[in-house]
Amino acid sequence: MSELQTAAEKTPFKSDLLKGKKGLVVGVANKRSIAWAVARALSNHGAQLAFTYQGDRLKESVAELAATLPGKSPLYPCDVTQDEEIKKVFAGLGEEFGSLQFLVHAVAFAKKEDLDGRTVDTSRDGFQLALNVSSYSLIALTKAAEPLLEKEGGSVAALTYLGSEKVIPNYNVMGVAKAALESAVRYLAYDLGKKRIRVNGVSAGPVNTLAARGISGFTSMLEGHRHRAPLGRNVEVEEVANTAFFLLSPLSSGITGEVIYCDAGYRIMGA
Ligand code: NAD
Ligand code: IMJ
Repeated sequence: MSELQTAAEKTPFKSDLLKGKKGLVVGVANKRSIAWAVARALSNHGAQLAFTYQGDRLKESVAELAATLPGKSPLYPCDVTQDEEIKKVFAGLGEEFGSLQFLVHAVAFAKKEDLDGRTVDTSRDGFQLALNVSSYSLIALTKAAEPLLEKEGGSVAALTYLGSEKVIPNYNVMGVAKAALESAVRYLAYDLGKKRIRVNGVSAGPVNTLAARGISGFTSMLEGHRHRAPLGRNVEVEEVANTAFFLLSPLSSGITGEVIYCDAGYRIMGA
């Protein structure tokens, strides 16, 4: 990697592009979360942000991170499988923000036992859980956000992974869930385009987060990814965040229903 590239990644790009704009970020667990990198990028461009946290276990961690951003960041508990909690988030946001210009979806979950072995062994229960948390939640959150997003127009970005379209060993039911998520991106984009709401996906290359660390062989996978990728390296979480920033900003005003790959070029390779 050139020195120039390193400097660009370490020195945050700041602007007033999102000044006066408000957004909700769903999926921060800790400082390594992709959602937190997205939040930092959005904040660097002047956005005001609200966050949800999955449960009391994560409240402190999210509150501590949110407190490092300029301005006030409202926080709401939200297990995305609970309609009542989703409803309360947007009731609160209606009061606090009045309108919303973007929504970040960075949530995924499958049972550990379903991220190992054969996809053919996935239980009905495991399938339902994975698709409920990782796919349906985009539809539920986008619907709840619609009244606030349509006021001034808005943009929704969902994090996804190559396992949706290619077989990645052990990704299993999560691959099925990401395929549903990416399809939902297209259908939601169709539904909401007339309301000036865009919906897109960011497909990230592997990043060392909580959701990736537990995976057996993740470190050797990172190594393999680096060797195959045209850029000869893995992606930095800041690069993924900048792709989300682009999709959430007016710079991408003509783009909806797309999935953009931020993966150091890995996906284009055939051998
Ligand atoms: P992470 O563990 O930091 O984030 C996952 C988040 O999902 C956590 O904040 C967790 O609280 C939340 N979550 C899980 N179940 C939930 C529920 N029922 N209700 C509310 N929230 C729930 O890991 P991450 O890698 O930052 O993952 C964020 C997104 O990025 C996910 O959609 C993941 O699939 C995607 N992604 C990750 C990678 C990677 O290599 N890390 C690559 C591509 C895409
Ligand atoms: C996850 C599983 C298997 C292979 C994987 C991953 N590869 C990558 C990931 C190659 C990059 C990370 N990823 C893209 C995810 O979407 C992870 C989702 C996830 C992770 C866990 C771990 C802990 C747990 N349940 C999970 N559910 C979803 O119990």
